[in-house]
Amino acid sequence: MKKTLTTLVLLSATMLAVQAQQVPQVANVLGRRTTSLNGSWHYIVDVQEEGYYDYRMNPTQHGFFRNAKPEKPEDLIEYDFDKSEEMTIPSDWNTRDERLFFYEGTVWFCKKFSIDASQLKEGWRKLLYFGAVNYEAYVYVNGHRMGRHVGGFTPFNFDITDQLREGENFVIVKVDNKRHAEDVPTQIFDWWNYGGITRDVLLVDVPSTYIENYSLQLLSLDDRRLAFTVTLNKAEAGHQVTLRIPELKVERTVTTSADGTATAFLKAKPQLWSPVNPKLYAVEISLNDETITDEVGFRTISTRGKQILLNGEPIFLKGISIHEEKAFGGGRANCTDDAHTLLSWAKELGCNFVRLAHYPHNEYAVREAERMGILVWSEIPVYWTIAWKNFATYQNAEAQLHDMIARDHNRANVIIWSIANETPHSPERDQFLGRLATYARSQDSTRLISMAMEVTGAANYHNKLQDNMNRYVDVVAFNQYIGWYRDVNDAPKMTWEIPYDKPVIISEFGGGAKAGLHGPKNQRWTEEFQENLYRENTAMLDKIDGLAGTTPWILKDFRSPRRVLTGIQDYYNRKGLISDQGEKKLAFDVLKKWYEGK
Ligand code: GCB
Repeated sequence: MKKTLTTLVLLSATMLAVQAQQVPQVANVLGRRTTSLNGSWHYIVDVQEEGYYDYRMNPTQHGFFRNAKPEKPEDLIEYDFDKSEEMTIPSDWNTRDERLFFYEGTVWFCKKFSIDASQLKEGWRKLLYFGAVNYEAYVYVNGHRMGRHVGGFTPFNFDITDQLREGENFVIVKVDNKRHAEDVPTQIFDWWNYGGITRDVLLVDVPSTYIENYSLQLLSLDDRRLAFTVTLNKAEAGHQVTLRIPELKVERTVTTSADGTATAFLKAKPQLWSPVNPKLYAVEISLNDETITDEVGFRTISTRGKQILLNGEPIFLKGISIHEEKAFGGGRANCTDDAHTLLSWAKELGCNFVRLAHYPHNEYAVREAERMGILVWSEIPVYWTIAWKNFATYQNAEAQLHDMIARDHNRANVIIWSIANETPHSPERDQFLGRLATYARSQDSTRLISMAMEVTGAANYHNKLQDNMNRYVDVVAFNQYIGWYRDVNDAPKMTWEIPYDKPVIISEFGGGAKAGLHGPKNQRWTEEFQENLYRENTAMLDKIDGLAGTTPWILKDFRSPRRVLTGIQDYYNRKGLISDQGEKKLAFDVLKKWYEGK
């Protein structure tokens, strides 16, 4: 989107006026008082952004956000949300409207909702919360701009109280999923660029002073103390916050200091959360009239040499990679049922771990994995050739990292924050990622940091991992496609050298197969080819010193515009162990058997 100087000035002036409405992410919306704005929304497809720019490409005051209606018979208004089509939100427009299957651009969404006087009661505020919108969102309430958000996979919210009126109100969102080189992710990536309001929209009721975020976790195995920290939305001293964990007979009131935070250490002997005992405790956190509920598990995660230790014991991470797509067919997933089906397949494979690729997945998925005893690697879409030299790109990546951690830092199953995938080596990239890793650690020093690297120095069947980012990560992870993109039939000859005293995860390996296509094992796309590739790869991986886990690519075939081979791919990446119709391919059993022996 090219903007003239005037446009920029205009835009930033408007931005200044509205930035005050965007407030830091409010954590754990699922445990608060909310009203859902999910359901039917009207939408208008706006290919040339007619609803935002005038015919000189200047932002117009008469944009669609006004939701204007003709007042006199001669009035000219060339849009009408009330008469436009409807779409169920959350969803992706590519799946909901077949005309929009390949569409990348702007769609406007409008939803009416009503507010009664009792809801506007003195002192309470209403936050308008979006679980995620891909990619850029301009949000308006009753015609007033609340703010802009970029990044397709993280939550954001606005305090809209002052714009609300008793009776009917409306929210309008301009969503744009066009790709740009300086965005995160960048212009090319191997998954579908699903556009839309892809996660829940909620009104969250909060008092004027409210709990913005909190953290509750086990300090160490030895003294079994819990560390509790709470952060209010205001830097004010003297507010009393009470934590209750009835099953552990914990009840403690803390008082905030001038920065609006309070911390306490509590003696407790919780059962430890683990894949075999995913024990969660009901928790209540109260400030005046507001009580937030949550379920929290307690565990420790650390490394010792080349081992990953869960609760002090070595664990082999039997994993699988997953995209956030519905179990059957394509389309964005966003509910516990979607997650449950995918995670049940992972369990059937024998997994205790999933890599939620390549962006933060929805909160339901992370919580369902926690209930099912599945550990999680969570990542941001710093993928392939990011604009390393552009500081705004760095800030965007950091904001996404911040918001992922802020949302999920109380989940016991999340053990790894990953900051990047398959990025080309350069000093600028090292600087960008080094800074990002340092930032991740400053936000959460209790989890492991990793990233999916690549082996760059391979010669004569000898593969040596060399990456300057080694010094920033706790776990060395890399993707390798022996048997698919390189060295078909040569897996048995491969040797591996990882010259770092850190645990090693193979964050991807695999190959494509079309479910139901059978033939000899050297014929591409047959299930037998993939089956053989998994046999040879697993045997090869067994020889890697310090192997602490794997997340093969991938659980289920997923949509990708890069995969155009007619009759085989048909816009699906076919590396799934399960087809997009839920059929298990032969390789599924190979991995399952290998995991049985681990
Ligand atoms: C990779 C990428 C992943 C792709 C996969 C593939 O290395 O990390 O996003 O989908 O390869 O299938 O080529």
